[in-house]
Amino acid sequence: MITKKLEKEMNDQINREFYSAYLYLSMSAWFKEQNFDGFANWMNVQYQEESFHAMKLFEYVVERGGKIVLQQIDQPDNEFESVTKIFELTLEHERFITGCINNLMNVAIEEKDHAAKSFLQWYIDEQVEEEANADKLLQTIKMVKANPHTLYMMDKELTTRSFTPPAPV
Ligand code: OFO
Repeated sequence: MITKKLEKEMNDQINREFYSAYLYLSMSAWFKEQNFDGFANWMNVQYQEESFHAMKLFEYVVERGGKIVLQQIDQPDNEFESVTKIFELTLEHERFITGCINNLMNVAIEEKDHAAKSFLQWYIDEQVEEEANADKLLQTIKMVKANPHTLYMMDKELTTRSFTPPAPV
């Protein structure tokens, strides 16, 4: 059985994961408008990953006998300055999410909930990858942005990314 405190924190995190999904879908739409189909695809995969993160938490709360309380999802921005700005925002957002996940883990430790600690470790590891992916793309974009042809090639490359749900552990 999950404690009330952890149940509340997990419900809040479900909302943040759905907001992340919404934010990346909005970025995907903006890229589509700019005819950057590869970046749009990359963001669409982010959207699917974040929805998966939300649902993984959802299933866990249910499995532990907790109550799901879905909350209103904030409206994300729908206008962006540039490709570089989008990836700066993405990295900033992922760093914020890492802080939230660390906080969730702190609550699981305080509540001495070993099952929750084990479950949340997946998110801790995932955030290392999420930040690294966003940072790598941001650094590459900063490097090539003066060269539209290279940015175009990068966009082409990103059309191949696809979402594969992680195998259950
Ligand atoms: Fe992009 O991160 Fe979810 O958890």
